[in-house]
Amino acid sequence: RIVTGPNNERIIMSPSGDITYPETLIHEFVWNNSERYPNHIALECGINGQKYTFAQAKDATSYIGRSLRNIGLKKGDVVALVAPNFPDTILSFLGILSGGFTVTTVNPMYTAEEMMTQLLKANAKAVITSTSVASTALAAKRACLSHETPFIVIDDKTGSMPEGSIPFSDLITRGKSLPPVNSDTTCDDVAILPFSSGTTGLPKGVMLRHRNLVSNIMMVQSSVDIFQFPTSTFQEVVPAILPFFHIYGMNAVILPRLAFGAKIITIPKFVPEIFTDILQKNKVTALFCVPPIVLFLTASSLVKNHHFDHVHLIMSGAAPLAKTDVDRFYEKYNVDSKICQFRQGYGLTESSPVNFIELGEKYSSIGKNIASCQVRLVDVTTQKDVSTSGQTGELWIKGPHVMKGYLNDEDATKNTLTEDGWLKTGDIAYYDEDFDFYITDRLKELIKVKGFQVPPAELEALLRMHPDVEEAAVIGIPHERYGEVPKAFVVVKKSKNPMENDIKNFIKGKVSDYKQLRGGITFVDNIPKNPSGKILRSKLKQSYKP
Ligand code: 4UV
Repeated sequence: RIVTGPNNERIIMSPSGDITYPETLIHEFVWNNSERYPNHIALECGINGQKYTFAQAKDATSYIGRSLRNIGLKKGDVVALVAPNFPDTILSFLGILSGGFTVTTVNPMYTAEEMMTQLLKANAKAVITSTSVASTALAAKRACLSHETPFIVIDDKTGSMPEGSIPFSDLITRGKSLPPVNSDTTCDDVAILPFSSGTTGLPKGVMLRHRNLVSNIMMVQSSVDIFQFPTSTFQEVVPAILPFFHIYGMNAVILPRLAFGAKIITIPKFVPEIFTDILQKNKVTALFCVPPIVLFLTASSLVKNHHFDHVHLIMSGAAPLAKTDVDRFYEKYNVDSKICQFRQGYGLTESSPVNFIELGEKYSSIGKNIASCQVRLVDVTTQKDVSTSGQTGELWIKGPHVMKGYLNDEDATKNTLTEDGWLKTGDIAYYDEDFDFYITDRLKELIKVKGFQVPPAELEALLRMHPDVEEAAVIGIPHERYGEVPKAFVVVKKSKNPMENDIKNFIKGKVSDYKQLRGGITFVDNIPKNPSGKILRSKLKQSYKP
């Protein structure tokens, strides 16, 4: 399992070996097998029932690409996709790629200011959104992009189509009569630009190539027996509750599941009654969760035993899963843990995303590295690889799934990717005697609220804009339901005396709901810093007593 590298690195290889993967673009890979089941449902809206078969979805993807070319976009242009989970959101994504463009997925819960930052950083040349969030997306577009920038709107049956926008459905109907796109895109071209703050600072565009996305799906497929092609009597049914804009929902759930013939039931927003109604009405076979949803499954009286009758897999990821929650699940429901299996995955945007999946019953572990995922654990102070089980170090990752780098940010890229291709995750881990890994801490600044990224630097910059604030530092503190929530430490200007609520309200309209300072604000005399001015967050964390 352990190979010594050219510089004496201790490289932990995957027990699943190495993979080969096809030289296929991700949007083609998704439909590769669809001719075997063209009339099965691929996408169904959990709210309004809109459906596409595999054949319809595949054709629509191609028509959307043609139409986007036809409205003047050029190869390599970036298109921003700002929409909750709907069938048309996924078709838009695949259509953008089939036109030879790059897609940046934007959190539809964002405020106009947050959207604007991403549109600008990604240099978006068009926006695709849906009626429920169109007014916010339009405000963002108007504030930073030219008047002519195409603004395309999916009719999600909630809200109206802003004047001057292009109806998404036109892309499909008009594209039919347009010539196919010959995009000469290669697997080394950047397919997507999801945003992540990485180990420090503000969100950055993560450049993921077609190769990264396809290889990661195959790495999971070769390591874990969790994909099942449809047969005459079986089709995987997956409610897509995790948002598509985030890499977990995108390349660990929706795209791979479609590639293996599943029916995806899209859910735009987590509403307990809607979610359980979908469990009630469909023979759901696999559930992909973040820990707060696992908690919901164990705690809500809306969830019934028979909802799990056909479920063979419950996956949790994006934040630490508590073993007690899994134990509670099996105590509450009369299901066989060998048939309805809990799995924990560990991934990050920068690695397309999956690196580890737990396959046994060590529920607090992230398990073993998947095929072709090489791992090192590097001692944070000595920068030497740790030598035994039980010792902690920073988790480093290498493989075909690792990003090209951060868009227009050489410094951040250099600090995250070594010259020989190791991705420094910013997570602290150790492994046990079986080479099962455990995440113990986060070295990086990132806060994870319900599995979503909250970069402290973003909140600190906003806090410093408050007229009474001299300095500010933000950390994550534990929260029973959300995992973590942001908490601020603030130094106020001399003779100023703002109230906690003044500052909270100042932040309120500027960032999305999940980034709000739910951990409160503590006023302090100074912020601990190292000699070069870097905030000593670990000191603040130690000083915080729940
Ligand atoms: O960049 P990101 O927002 O990415 C994610 C991806 C989560 C995935 C992906 C595929 C899976 O199969 C799956 O189960 C989960 O969240 O945030 C990356 C950071 O989130 C923390 C860790 O700090 C990463 O660097 N994180 C992700 N998964 C876990 C986790 C986990 N299982 N346990 C603890 N922390």
